[in-house]
Amino acid sequence: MPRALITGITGQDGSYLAEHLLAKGYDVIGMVRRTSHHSYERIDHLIPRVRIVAADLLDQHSLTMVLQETQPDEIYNLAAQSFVPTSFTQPVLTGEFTALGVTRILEAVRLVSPNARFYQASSSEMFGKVVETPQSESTPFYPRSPYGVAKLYGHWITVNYRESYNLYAVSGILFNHESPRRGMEFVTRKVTDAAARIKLGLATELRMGNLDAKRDWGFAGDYVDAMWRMLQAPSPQDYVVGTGKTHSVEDLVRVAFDHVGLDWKQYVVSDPQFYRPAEVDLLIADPGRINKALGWKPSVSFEGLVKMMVDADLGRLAPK
Ligand code: NAP
Ligand code: F7E
Repeated sequence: MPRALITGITGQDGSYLAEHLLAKGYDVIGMVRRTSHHSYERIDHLIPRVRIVAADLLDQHSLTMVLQETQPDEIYNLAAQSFVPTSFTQPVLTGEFTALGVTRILEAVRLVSPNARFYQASSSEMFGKVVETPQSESTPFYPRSPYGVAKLYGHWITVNYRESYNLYAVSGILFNHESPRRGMEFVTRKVTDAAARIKLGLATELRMGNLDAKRDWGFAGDYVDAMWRMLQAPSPQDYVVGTGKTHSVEDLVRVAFDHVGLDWKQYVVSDPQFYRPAEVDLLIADPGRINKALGWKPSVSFEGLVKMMVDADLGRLAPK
């Protein structure tokens, strides 16, 4: 039975990846950081099928000990401070988690598990102010936030450890992926939750930032399969993962409100607090490499994704 360690198992992707690997017969170990309360809402249904171990991206020794004790065949480094606006207000902490945290875990891999396969969660935010459209593995990077800069460090240190120490270490450059388990502050979930609340009479307005930004949005369940495929390839390579289609935030709002039979213009209010100091205007993936080399393609359309999320929020919020 292959054994996988997932950092960030309590996050959106960690929960889907754990399900995916359990279904494939893996022994799944999830790394969590110590908090004063349990935040297992996304993985409660997987306990006790996954083993939970405690460590922190800020603490080198804890990472080394986790690898020593668990001896995984595959390591998926999904843990990070992943919210772009927080990276502007907490840039140093974001760098510690999202950038240096990758070096800490790679150092542990190099010393303890040099034969394990390592996946790094890189991001389309590294393309930022894009210099080419669509964006592929050869597109130059131009990050636009402390988060994007930190992810770029994590990306290059992964390349560097692969080249310096011959580790099987790869980066998936994933475009935005969403689900009913997406954190509430990200734009898709904020919008689908608000559409459901307004429909049910639980809210009266939705305060938003830039409606013109465009993203390549896919379903998180499809993207964790791409992660797994990358670690099964005969040789380590980095891949862009996205749908190849782009939509504006306004499109997102329209599809969500249409789905509950409401006119979005009557409820959406512009609020300066949700605009960013620097914006990423347009992202659209060229997923040609992963499609050809690993046979990966997305299974959920943009409209299907938004409707899935609105329906899940309606189901959660409706009086029982
Ligand atoms: P998420 O829901 O924000 O989950 C982040 C995870 O990291 C949580 O489990 C969190 O634990 C953990 N974490 C944060 N700081 C930590 C620390 N110091 N030590 C240990 N664990 C820590 O993120 P996601 O959407 O699942 O994304 C997974 C990864 O992919 C992230 O690295 C993200 O930056 C990257 N990514 C995401 C997307 C996307 O569209 N979702 C696209 C490209 C790349 P707590 O539960 O304790 O907070
Ligand atoms: O914003 C605009 C906002 O916060 C998307 C993370 O998973 O994907 C995610 O980063 C867009 C931006 O995601 C609001 O200005 C308008 O243009 O959902 P988001 P993100 O910043 O693209 C990448 C790939 C990651 O790696 C990250 O970890 O929506 N927007 N109004 C808004 N965004 C938010 N959050 N809230 C608003 O009210």
